[in-house]
Amino acid sequence: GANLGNDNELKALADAIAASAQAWTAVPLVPGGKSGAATINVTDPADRRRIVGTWQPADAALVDKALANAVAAQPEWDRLPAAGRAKILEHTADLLEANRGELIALCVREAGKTIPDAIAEVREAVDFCRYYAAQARKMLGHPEALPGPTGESNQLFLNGRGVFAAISPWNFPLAIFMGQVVAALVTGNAVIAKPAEQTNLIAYRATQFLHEAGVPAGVLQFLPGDGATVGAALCKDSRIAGVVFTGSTETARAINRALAARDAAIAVLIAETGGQNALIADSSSLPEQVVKDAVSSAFYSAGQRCSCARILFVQEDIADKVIAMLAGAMDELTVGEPRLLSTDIGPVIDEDAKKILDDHAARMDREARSIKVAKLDASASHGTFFAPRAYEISSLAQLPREVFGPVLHVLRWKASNLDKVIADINATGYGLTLGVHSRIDTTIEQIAKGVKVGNCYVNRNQIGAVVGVQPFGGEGLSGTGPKAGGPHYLARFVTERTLTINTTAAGG
Ligand code: TXE
Repeated sequence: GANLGNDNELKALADAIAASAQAWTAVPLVPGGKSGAATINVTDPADRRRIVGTWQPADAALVDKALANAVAAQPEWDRLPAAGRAKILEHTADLLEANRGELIALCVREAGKTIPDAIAEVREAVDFCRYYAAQARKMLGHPEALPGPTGESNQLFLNGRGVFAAISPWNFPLAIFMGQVVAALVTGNAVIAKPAEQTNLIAYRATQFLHEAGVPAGVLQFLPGDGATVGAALCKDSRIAGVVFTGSTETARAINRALAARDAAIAVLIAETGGQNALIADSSSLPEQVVKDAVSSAFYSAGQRCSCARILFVQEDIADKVIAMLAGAMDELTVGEPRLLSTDIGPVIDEDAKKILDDHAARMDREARSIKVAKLDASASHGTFFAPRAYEISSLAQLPREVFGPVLHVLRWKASNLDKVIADINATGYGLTLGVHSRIDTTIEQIAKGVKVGNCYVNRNQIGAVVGVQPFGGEGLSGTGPKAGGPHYLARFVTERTLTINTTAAGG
């Protein structure tokens, strides 16, 4: 939608969301099966008194039925010409755009996203559909003829692997869900989608749009439930050929163990996990710019992006100035009801997330120097809100492995210590995003080449992973690659088969 996000549309969206009392329902979508489990209420993270809808988890019998359906449906789907599957993705993109008002409302109400974040989320989901459709047409259109000796023809065919489990998180409940599912579908796989417990309603609507666009019911099934039960049951089943996962590093490891323990073919695991992302500013950088980018990267989206800056390394000469400006900028943040267009930062996803952040803040209050606690708006009284915070720390050893929320940790460094800063960042074991603010080319180069990360941003905001522009994903504890929204992503979802024919032996 060309107009998506203009002022009039924003106002109309905000009014519609505030006025709507629509309740959504999500149930498992498994042909020939039904769950016996009780339904669960979904409440709004911004106001726990508001019911957004209900969802019903799958039970064990339904997991088995879904796997059987997927195995039966996959071969025919894989035999379709890739262009046919690509067309379905493009049709899905059109449906998402046509229904963006509802999807934006769902992202605000179920996930607590601000309206601009919700708009960006729908846009990214649309981009994934169009991008993977285009990639599939290029890559899968026809077998590739390979060079070989005369008297022989050699061809390379790409096929779906079989049945994929798509296990997605709540922080990009539409975009990541869609990116995983359509990548697996367009390459000829059947998909069983197991979204995060917190955001089933959004994932359910997305699944319905994919079905409406032409994905057969047995080829894409919706199987909501707990990670520890439904997710784990999928990953230990020998009928799963691959898992595409985004979430915590711990869960990726658990999935890896479950897949490896099966007496079955070796499965692929495509995992996007966490980060412990740094932003390095040297004394040649512009403090205003550093603070602006640090604030938007660390605090916006309530710090619930895996790309968010968590640690600001600021060179000593400008540290006092940057810290004072940071505190000032945090006074300007509006943390509250995400339905209001005046809100910058909404709630965190649930009580558990808030508890982890409260505990972290309590520990930092004891062990670090508090720079600022942002204030909560009056509209933030009934939800799971956590006020953004900044602390000055003296060593990375003070931090837990990952802090998934709006907390920025500031560390001073001296010019003579840049190598140590780089080594310390690498020693976290993560490798997702890095921000660099400097006007010295050799420093930029030293940092960008020294820190092992998937996505490095220089003198700009450290967030943003536009599909096809900044393919996203990390290394080490941050994931397996390949990068989502990049030119190599679909290759992990297919098997390669060669066909060699002795052309001199033909009957004619
Ligand atoms: O993740 P979990 P959470 C990371 C980030 C953050 C975390 C937040 O590090 O801490 O995700 O999400 C399912 N077998 N990123 O804590 O628990 C679960 O039901 C199979 C990084 O909720 O890992 C859900 O669907 N599945 C990131 C999904 O796994 C299981 C982007 C994720 O849940 C399971 C977003 C099991 N044993 C979040 N246990 C990036 N790098 O892109 C849980 N699940």
